Amino acid sequence: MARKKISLVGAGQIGGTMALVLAQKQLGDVMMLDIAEGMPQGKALDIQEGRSVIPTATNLSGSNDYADLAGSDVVIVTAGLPRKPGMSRDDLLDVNFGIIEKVGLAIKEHAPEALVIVVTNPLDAMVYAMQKVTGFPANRVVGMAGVLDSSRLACFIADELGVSAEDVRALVLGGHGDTMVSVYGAASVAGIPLSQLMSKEKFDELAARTAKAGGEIVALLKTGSAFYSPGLSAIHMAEAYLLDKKSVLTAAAQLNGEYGVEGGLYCGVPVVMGAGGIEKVIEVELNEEERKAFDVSVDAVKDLVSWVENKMA
Ligand code: A3D
Repeated sequence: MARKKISLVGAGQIGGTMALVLAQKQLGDVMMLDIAEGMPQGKALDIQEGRSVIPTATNLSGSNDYADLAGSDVVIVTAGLPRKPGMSRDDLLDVNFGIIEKVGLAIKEHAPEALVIVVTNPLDAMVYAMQKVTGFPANRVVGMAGVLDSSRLACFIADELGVSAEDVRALVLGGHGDTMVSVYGAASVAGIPLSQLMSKEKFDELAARTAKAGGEIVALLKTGSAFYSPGLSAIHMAEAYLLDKKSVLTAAAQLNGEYGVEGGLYCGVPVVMGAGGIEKVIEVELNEEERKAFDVSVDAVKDLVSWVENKMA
């Protein structure tokens, strides 16, 4: 069986992180693509030269030519601008939409069979645009945000309780913005419902921090946004696909009636991810408070998507 090919469009902070993680995991060969001349080639060569130390048999290459997407099994897109302090994700809409349009057309032409994972912000609108531009079936175009948001919440819960983050499960739904919804009833520690270990008030505090967690890192870094945990989260999704793991994870998926959302909007929901891409959307029961918050979050996504629709009309 030939090796899988994983292409990273955007070889910046997240792209570089993903390349290293992919080399360590040996999920397939890696092609890094960026408009910055020499940069993806340089990063690929740098990791390539460390392969004997890792050790890994992964081959890495860099390119500035979209034609090198040919033969990709997975394309992960981080091309675009990240936030600066004081910016919201939505401030990136105009400039990043232009980039996603260009990249989407290139993927359509050169990698028509690939699974596409979009990371570029504002996430829910960018993955929606990617599906429209490529025309790929929706199960093969997915957005990364929920894995990260849920992992951030799990981190805060673990730190608060003084337990290992690997034992914490958390679920964050909705759009990838300030309106994201953390679900108290879905959180657990080693199978123990979180409600037995933490009050709702404390959970709400951690949920509020989660909704602002990206901004917290932007403010600390001063240039650019989070990239290690976003890179790890995108690879978690690629791995579920490449190894047909049937992983249950939260992804920005196209909704056609699920959660009462119509019109092919993309929004963060739990899904089963395997060789068929998004194989199933799982509908979790939400209480009234969560349901209302989810609807508000969907409305925020709708606003961004109608901007995209107008631009594409
Ligand atoms: P950065 O380090 O700037 O890398 C982006 C790269 O994209 C740069 O190297 C650019 O040269 C490159 N690029 C720009 N246009 C093109 C193009 N047309 N084709 C190929 N490459 C191009 O940013 P980053 O890696 O830190 O972040 C990338 C994106 O991810 C930004 O939009 C962030 O806002 C977003 N992001 C999303 C999350 C989510 O959870 C959804 C988290 C963190 C960052």
